[in-house]
Amino acid sequence: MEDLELIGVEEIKVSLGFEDLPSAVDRIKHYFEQQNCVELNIGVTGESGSGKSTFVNAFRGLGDEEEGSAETGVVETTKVPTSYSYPKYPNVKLWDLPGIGTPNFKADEYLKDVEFERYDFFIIIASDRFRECHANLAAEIVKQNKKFYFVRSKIDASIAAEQRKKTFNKEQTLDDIRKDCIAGLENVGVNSPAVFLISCFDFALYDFNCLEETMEKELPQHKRHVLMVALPNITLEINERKKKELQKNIWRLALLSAGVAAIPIPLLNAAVSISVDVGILVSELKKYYNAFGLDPDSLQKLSDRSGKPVDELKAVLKSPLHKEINKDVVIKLLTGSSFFAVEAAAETWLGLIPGLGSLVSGSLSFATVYFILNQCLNELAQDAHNVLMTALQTEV
Ligand SMILES: Nc1nc2c(ncn2[C@@H]2O[C@H](COP(=O)(O)OP(=O)(O)OP(=O)(O)O)[C@@H](O)[C@H]2O)c(=O)[nH]1
Ligand SMILES: [Mg+2]
Repeated sequence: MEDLELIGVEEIKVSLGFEDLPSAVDRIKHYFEQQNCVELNIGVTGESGSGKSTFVNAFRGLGDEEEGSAETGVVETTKVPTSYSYPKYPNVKLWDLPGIGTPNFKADEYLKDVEFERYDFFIIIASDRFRECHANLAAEIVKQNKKFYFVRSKIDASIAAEQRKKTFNKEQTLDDIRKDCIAGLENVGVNSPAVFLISCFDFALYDFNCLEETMEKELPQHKRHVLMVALPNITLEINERKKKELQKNIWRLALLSAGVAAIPIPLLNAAVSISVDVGILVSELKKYYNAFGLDPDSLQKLSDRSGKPVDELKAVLKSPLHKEINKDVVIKLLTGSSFFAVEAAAETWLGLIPGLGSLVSGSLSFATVYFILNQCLNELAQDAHNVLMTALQTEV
């Protein structure tokens, strides 16, 4: 319990410092309502055949031939903007846009045609040399006050081609490609352009993590949260960042649960009860479970991609939450939490934020929910980490 990080202390101090508890709880309710309806639209553009559709599929954790995936291929396939949302998060959409660079390509007309206002940002994909159409499009996007990330795709193929040379040096090749793209963008006046080298066939290689991290940092808080929750749990770095993002909401949920009168639950070996909104915990734990891709459907997809049998992936799952997440399970978790540990935590919280004493169901209830959510988040994140390690065939 001593090593429990108290994330959110400053935010609670601020929220209870300038308003009373009911208003703070109302504000949190409003915050979650807003978070649930945030939309994120990502426009994926680039020359025909550069790998736009392949990128869209991989970013949704799908193979190219799975149901609901974007069509990919060696002949031109995408002619109108087509949106692909995340099945569990319909508000987060990737837009597979038509190819650029046709002989009479005009960046301004293209952006109008694809209704550029709709997108939060663009990803420009180039699979070969930096070309004029990339420069024109990048400059036009900046002119329209939109953001873009420049992706040089098919790096696996570029490396394989260069490897045939006697003088091959992987780092040098990557550096040359990067410099070529940066110089091209700087030439049309883009300041410090962000360029990412990736292979859509394996996101764990090259700059994919860096691309995802940059997008996340540059998005406003609400949008960042939905991206982090929706994104398939494809790399160990994403797993860690998902955990950090989900952790940020725990104090809000604990305050929300303790700020309303709810079901009294007796604590183990103690003559006290806490009062908790069990429904809040159930839905949050389900959110963790899905965000980490621990549901049978996501595990099956990971198994398909990695070639590891799904039973081997399931064998490393330790959290009891894998069987089911419902009210009974949550009540069992709550009643089973050690009173002494939770009481100590409640005192720590009260020492830091005396205002918590005025909670309807007391600081003990707050501390219990905070403790349980953190514990479950850590357990599920660890399970997801082990699943990924198994898929990558590394020792857990
Ligand atoms: N080696 C390699 N091939 C890739 C990669 N990404 C895509 N491809 C291949 O490139 C070809 C074209 O990919 P698509 O995703 O269909 O390209 P697109 O940009 O959507 O093409 P259009 O819809 O016609 O504009 C396919 O055969 C893909 O398998 C990659 O990262 N590495
Ligand atoms: Mg396509």
